[in-house]
Amino acid sequence: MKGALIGCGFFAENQMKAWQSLSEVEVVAVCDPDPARRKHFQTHFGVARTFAEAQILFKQCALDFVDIAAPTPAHESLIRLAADHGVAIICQKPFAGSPERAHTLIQYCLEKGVPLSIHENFRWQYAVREVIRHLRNNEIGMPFFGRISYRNGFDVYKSQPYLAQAERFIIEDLGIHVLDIARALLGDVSRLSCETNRINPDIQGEDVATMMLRHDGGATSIVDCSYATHLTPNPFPQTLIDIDGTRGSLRLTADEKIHIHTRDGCKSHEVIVDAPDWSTPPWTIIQESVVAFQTHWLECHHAGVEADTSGRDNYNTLALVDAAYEAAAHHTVMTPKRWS
Ligand code: NAD
Ligand code: 89V
Repeated sequence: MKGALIGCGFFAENQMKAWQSLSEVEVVAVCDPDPARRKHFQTHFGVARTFAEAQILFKQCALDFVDIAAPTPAHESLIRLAADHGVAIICQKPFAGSPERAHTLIQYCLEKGVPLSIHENFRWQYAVREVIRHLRNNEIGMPFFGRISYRNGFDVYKSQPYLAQAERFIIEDLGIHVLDIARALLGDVSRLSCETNRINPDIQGEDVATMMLRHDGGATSIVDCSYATHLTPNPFPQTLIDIDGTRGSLRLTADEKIHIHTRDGCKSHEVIVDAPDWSTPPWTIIQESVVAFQTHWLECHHAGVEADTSGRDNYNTLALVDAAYEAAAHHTVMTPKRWS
């Protein structure tokens, strides 16, 4: 498989290293307007060709897929360009600025016959995959309540300075991940409410969000996220999960354990990842999920089926982000848009 990586920034390094760990893939080209970033990827990863403009990349390279890790505002135009060239697309989150524009993009790719997948990796974290496995094994009965909680005081602005300037911050950047976990665990969402706060005076957007969801099957959940929470040890980037079911309860705790409580007592096991040799703590669980997601994408590509986080699936996650901002702005309960 020959691919190209568009965007050679902070997170793209993880995607590049993950592709290099998958023997059947060769990243034959990278694209980035910053010459220093192009040079870094060429020198550090041995990428044969580098381009400043994606239009030239597509004209000069025969690709099986493109992996878009450019800044969010560039995603939509790059998706269209890849679709115009008939190249399978993976795009980082969020893939579009609104559900309306996401819907148009998905339709565009469908009309071009080009598969669109979204690099949404939190549901691919090892601990989250284990929670999904326990639920699919029906070990606690029918889930009726969930709490998906991401709370820490990590300095995200150091590696991603643009986050401090974002008018829409924690829900769009991080909430999108934990809302996707909520969908993966409890299903799609029929009603959502949300309240936000800005605690850090040095940023533009919200760094705390609390959301309440009603899922189609009747379960309710609390999805909460904060970059203003000081804990020791710092749990970044863990998502802690509580699920209550009709025959038991599941807890994913900060000591990297899953506990299954039933009438027969409590069984616990560790969920410590097998870290990639290139991982850099504290990012390890995210970096491992990048390999897991990209492996999943390859399997789906060969099988000719959509990835779990296809454009159409991720539309419903993106719609929750949109609904959360509307709910917070108007202090009302929203009915999120749904892909149809
Ligand atoms: P970054 O600013 O560090 O890197 C972006 C790179 O893209 C820069 O090198 C920039 O020069 C380049 N670029 C800008 N416009 C471009 C264009 N039109 N074509 C090609 N390259 C272009 O950003 P980042 O933190 O690496 O984030 C990139 C994307 O990854 C964002 O969508 C972000 O939300 C996402 N992200 C995802 C995760 C995750 O999957 N868990 C984590 C961090 C960031
Ligand atoms: O995963 C992400 O999208 C990152 C972070 C975990 C820091 O929010 O931006």
